[in-house]
Amino acid sequence: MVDPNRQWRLAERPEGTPDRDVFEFVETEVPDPEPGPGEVLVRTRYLSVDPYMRGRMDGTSGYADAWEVGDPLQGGVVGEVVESNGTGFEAGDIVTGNLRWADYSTAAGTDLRPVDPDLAPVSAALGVLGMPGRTAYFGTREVAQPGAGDTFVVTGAAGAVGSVAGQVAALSGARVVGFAGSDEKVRFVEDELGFDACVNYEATDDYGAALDEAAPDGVDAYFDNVGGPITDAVFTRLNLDARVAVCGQISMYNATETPAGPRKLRHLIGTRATVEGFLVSDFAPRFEAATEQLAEWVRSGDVQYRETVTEGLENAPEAFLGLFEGENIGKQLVEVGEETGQQ
Ligand code: NAP
Ligand code: FER
Repeated sequence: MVDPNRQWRLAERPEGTPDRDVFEFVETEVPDPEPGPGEVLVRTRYLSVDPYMRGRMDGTSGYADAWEVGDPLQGGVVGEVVESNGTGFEAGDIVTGNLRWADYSTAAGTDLRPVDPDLAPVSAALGVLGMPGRTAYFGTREVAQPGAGDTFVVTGAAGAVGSVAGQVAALSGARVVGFAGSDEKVRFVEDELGFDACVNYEATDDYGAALDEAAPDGVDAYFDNVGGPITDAVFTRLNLDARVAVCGQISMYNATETPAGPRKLRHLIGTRATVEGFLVSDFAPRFEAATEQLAEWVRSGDVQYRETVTEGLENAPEAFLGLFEGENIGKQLVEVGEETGQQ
């Protein structure tokens, strides 16, 4: 008997905010293709939807290669090895890698990393113990560099990266202030993550006044996930030698032209502030050490995390589109297949 393999492809390039028409759901048969020598057949348990994928839909990010129309969509996956053709993996092993938005993927064993199911629930390999957690870890410690007593501000504070960045900054002794888009998120950030303050930016137009209240001593380190007018307000409140880590600019990923907002670079002169973009992949040689540290903090309770899990591969487009509506708290995942317990 052959199993069906449902998978998502890029149907068209989006213009502005993407909708459901960008996605095409097709069905092939497993295995697709048969794993050759050195390859593994993986059954998807969870897949990750991420803001950077918007840039892959039309090549606008400047760092992630564009998908072609008709290409299978791909991203971070945690899955279970079904069949291994001469690799170090065995059936039942849990692995992670960049695989298809599909029930099953075929991949080279060398493109997969093992996931230790005893470390944390396996889905964490796509969030706090995966790419977003490492982005938060390196962007905070290596780029924003909050020190004891500094004020650290992070946007997208309730999201996958921002929620971890704020906690990593707090572990360095900084006072931590977040920006997030709802009262529910503010409660999560303040009460569960332990940030010193969080602004619901949807409840005010005056981000500067909100900052003056939440960060009365100004801003020493800024971890920017969002850009736009919140970032403008932060720039006017930077302190001497402040560091700005430009991680993401999600407020502009669907823009068709760059808005000519207020120009705030003059605030970098007197403050001698540093603004630095970074990619998590810049730190690839140190990924293992970062993951181990994050796992230790998760075990000790110093880092709390949450996941928003959408059920079913058929709902992956909605999960992705929801990122731009702020529908997720913590890491947004799609649960594709259940644990079989065949290990
Ligand atoms: P996320 O924060 O879990 O999800 C996206 C969040 O962005 C939403 O929940 C929403 O929260 C917020 N948002 C959406 N549209 C917005 C807008 N117009 N204005 C303000 N906020 C908006 O996503 P993530 O995976 O952690 O990624 C966060 C950022 O990090 C993204 O910009 C991403 O591109 C970037 N990133 C960079 C790297 C790197 O290597 N540089 C790696 C990973 C991620 P609210 O409800 O609060 O609006
Ligand atoms: C990577 C570098 C950057 C990567 C993801 C990103 C999946 C994400 C960037 C963004 O979200 O803006 O190697 O691997």
